Amino acid sequence: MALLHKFMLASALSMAFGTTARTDTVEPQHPGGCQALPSLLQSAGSSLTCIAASLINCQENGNGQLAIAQDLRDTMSEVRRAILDAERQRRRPRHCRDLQLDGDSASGVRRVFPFRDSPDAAATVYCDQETDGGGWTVFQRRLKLPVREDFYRTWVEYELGFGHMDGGEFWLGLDLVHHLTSTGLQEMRVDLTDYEGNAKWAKYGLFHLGDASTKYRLQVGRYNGTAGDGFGSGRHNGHPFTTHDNDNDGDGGNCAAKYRGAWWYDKCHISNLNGFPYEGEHESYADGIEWQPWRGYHYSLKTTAMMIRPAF
Ligand SMILES: [Ca+2]
Repeated sequence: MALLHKFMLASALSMAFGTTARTDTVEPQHPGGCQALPSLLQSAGSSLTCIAASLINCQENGNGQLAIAQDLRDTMSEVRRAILDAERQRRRPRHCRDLQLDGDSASGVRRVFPFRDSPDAAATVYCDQETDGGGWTVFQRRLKLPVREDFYRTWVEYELGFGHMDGGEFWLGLDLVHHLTSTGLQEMRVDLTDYEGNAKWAKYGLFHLGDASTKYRLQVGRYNGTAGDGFGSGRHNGHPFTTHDNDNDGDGGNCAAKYRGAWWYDKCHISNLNGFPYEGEHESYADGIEWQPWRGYHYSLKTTAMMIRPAF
């Protein structure tokens, strides 16, 4: 609205005095000059105070046109600055959904600018522009590769992220996910496959991670999907993150150490997607890549992906 107003004001002044932003001395093309100014300013949406100030300038400066030309120059500079700012912001996608809306429809590794307080700071993410309409920023992926990524990692590693985004297994990092989920209300999708060729998914209409001071506390809810609710029954919602070297769970021991993972454990879990990569059935209890509502506590899944995008 402010930008539109500036355009209208510049246009009104230009009509009144036949000036441009670069004119230092001007010849009036409309004999009305100052007399025509109030109605033109009013039609441009200017306030009465603004109109009065313009008239005073007009009268105090003799024919008033030098002052009006200066005003016009300032206005045009402001408009130009606003346009440049808007263009610069437009070129700075906050996440994969922004990239998609800007016409980048291919999946892959991209640069985004998700930090509210540091708009020039970039982060590298993997975008999924194919699944379920695309626009997803992927923050976790497990794959059955010949060499598996180690997910039994420390707090600092989970905070900063690890692995290989371009075709490998990875964890994006709690700090970055916190910032991404702070750009607006996010939804989260989990995609899972087993070793028998089955695929299931779970989607949550609400997903947010708190900052480091909350130990990246999880807010998750509004489940929908085919895999069952692996965050449900209050088992993970509202809980901080725990690694084997930073115990924030509700258990007497350390759930990350017990179940060879890192998660928003309660005491302890109904999902453990950062667990040890057994291949399918395993005898040990709940320490694999588990999604209990689908395959229980003795089955480690083949692939997983966790990703977020704006809910609206
Ligand atoms: Ca504990």
